[in-house]
Amino acid sequence: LLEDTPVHQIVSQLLTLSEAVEDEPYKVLIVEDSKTATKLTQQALNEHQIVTRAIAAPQGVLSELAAFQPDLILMDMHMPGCTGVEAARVIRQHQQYLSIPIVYLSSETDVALQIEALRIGGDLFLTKPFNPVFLNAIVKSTVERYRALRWSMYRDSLTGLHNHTSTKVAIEASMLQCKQAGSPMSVIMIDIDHFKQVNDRYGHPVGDQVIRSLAWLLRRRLRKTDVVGRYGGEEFLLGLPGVNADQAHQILDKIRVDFGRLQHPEGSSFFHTTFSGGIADCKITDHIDGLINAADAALYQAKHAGRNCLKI
Ligand code: GH3
Ligand code: MG
Ligand code: MG
Ligand code: MG
Ligand code: MG
Repeated sequence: LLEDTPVHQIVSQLLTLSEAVEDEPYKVLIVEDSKTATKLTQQALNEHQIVTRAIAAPQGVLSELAAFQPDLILMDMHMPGCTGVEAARVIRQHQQYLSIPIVYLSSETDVALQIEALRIGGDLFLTKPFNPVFLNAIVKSTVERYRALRWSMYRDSLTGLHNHTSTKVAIEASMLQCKQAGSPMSVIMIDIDHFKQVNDRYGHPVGDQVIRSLAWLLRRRLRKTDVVGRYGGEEFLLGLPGVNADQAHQILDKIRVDFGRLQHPEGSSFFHTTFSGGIADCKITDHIDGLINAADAALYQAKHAGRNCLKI
């Protein structure tokens, strides 16, 4: 099938594939001490397929943010022990939560206090009782914009894959899960062979298309739970949870063969290109940088062995 597929037809599917990863229901964390208010808010949002989680005390907000990974926080002002404004201040002290939208939903009508709450790190101030239709519209448009922002922060614009930093973060998270579950995991570094020659012969834009075609093939062949990232120019870093080095070798070798068969269009003709890969097993170390080094060393062996192959 791949032998007959011109690359320019398949790369157009690339962005659609990577966008599907973000195509998850919106998640809202509700911080609210009143059970009645929580129930009303949850009803209003759940009706519109927005997933909610609620906590009654702001003290647990950081661990809840880490566990639930919400797209937006609905924050009450007055709660026992700690106010919503104090909770917002703590949230904003953490780099990874600098841009998460915080929408106050409170009965507080004092405009000076409302403004103070916004100054501390809130994005919007809504007063109770709220109009459910209006609340939904606010939540949806705010989350949509936040997701678009996140996308551009964490994704590589050429391929739609994780960018350098996001790749490492995603692999680290996956490693932690595998460690807790006692399951294996592999990290793989891939590098296109003689890519300089591709650029020199056919030009940079054609080289870009080759990079996109490999991104497409990797995303297409690997599972949704596998991390696929563009680590650098023509280098990709993969994290395969639940897969040991030998299994990763089998999986990647099929992809390697298929990549070599892709017909990259150039004028009225086409050319072929290959990649090499290095595989590291997570059991050798649980530090991401150590694993990347091991995968890199194995990649060096693959290049040394003549390229278009994989080494563990
Ligand atoms: P090797 O088989 O040893 O990997 O040879 P190579 O030529 O692929 O190795 P090298 O790392 O020396 O060259 C990589 C080239 O990739 C150099 C750089 O110009 C090119 N490159 C890096 N990023 C991009 C990009 O985004 N687009 C294009 N078209 N080329 C890129
Ligand atoms: Mg309250
Ligand atoms: Mg390289
Ligand atoms: Mg290369
Ligand atoms: Mg090189």
